[in-house]
Amino acid sequence: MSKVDVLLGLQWGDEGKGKVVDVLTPRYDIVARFQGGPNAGHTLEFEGHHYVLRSIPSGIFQHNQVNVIGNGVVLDPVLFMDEAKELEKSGVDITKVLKISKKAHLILPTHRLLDATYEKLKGESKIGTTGKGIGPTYTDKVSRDGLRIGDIFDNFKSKYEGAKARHMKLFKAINGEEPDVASAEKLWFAGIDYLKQFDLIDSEFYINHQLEAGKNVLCEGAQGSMLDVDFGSYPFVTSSNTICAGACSGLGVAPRKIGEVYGIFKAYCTRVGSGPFPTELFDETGNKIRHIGHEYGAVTGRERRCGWIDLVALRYTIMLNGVTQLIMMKSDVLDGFETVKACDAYEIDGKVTRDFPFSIAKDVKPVYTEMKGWNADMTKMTSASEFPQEFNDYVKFLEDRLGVPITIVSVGPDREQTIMLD
Ligand code: 2SA
Ligand code: MG
Repeated sequence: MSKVDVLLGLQWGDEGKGKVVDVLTPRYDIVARFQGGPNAGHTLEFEGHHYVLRSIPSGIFQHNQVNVIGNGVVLDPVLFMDEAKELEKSGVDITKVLKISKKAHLILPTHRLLDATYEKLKGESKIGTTGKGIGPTYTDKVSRDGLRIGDIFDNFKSKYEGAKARHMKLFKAINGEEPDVASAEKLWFAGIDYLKQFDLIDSEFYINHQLEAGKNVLCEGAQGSMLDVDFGSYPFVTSSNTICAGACSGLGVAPRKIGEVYGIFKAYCTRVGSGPFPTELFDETGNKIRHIGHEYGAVTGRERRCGWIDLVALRYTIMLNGVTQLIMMKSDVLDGFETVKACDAYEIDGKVTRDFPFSIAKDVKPVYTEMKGWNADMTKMTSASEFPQEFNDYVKFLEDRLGVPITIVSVGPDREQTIMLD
């Protein structure tokens, strides 16, 4: 029996998971998503093309591989249809290589509107969501009001009307009126019809049977561990478990069937939306990282907040996930810096801590270690033997402070710009 490997982002999302999955997938037979939905935007670049995947696993461009959307995912049929049709255009035989869990929950048109309404209600303290209806859909799941993909074959219209009526009562209470969803609804049902041609399965059985047959499965996380609903910077988090445990509940894989856990992080740190971010830079250095790193959201186009790497947060998420290998992305973005900094501790109320505290909401002062930058163009490098000494020192420092080896370093967006260390 084989085990599943899990690949996750260790920061606030956008670590470059899409690229890594795409590089690692040749080793796997199956790639599965286990949480999140179209709030994810996994960017892949190869052969001069640029793709953004939202709900579909990043293994989709490999041939002969099966991709699975697990029960822990929330799916918007309209965005899914757009995404799938785009892939069809680029030659992917999508209905052959994708299977979808019947237990995945559906994002309704009214969920998206509720997302916007709740954000408005929060005013100044809004989460800064992606506006894709993620929170309201997971809320309905947990409050046992959700619609699942497996429901579309049985009395679906009336189930839909029930959910919609319930949402309309909320709009009425909050806004004093009901929104007009007629045209959104029409598109949505077209999306539902489109879904019917896919292999809609009990993915927990599928995955477990494949493991018994010795197949290799990679679980692809979305967002990042610092956005986990339990352990992230609550309430500024997403509504799913983005940590490794989410792969168990989001696919029906038992904990003892977890194998390697790949933790992806950037050589620096970013965050989109609201919420605390101790190492955020508000100066020229922050702007420079954003500019060189093209740090703008793949889904919403929002400017990402940028800062130095946060080892306190990374140690925390490495622990939560049981990370066995680290993968460092976007190392080349720091190419042109005289010095680079890493936050190894926080100072809170005059006390220094290396452990992640209950709250980082206010008065967290990062304690930095400053190192000499490498001032070299890493984007052309093809092997670790070419790395400048200063870069090796940075890697060594991180490994030492994080306690887990860095096995892959990315030096640019292309598949080719990926260097294995040993
Ligand atoms: P939501 O829409 O309810 O999930 O938003 C809640 C908070 O979670 C943040 N969020 C994200 N932050 C960074 N990246 C996200 N997706 C990536 C992308 C894809 C990825 O956009 O490129 O790396 O998986 C993402 N999704 C949600 C959001 O900003 C709110 O702070
Ligand atoms: Mg992204």
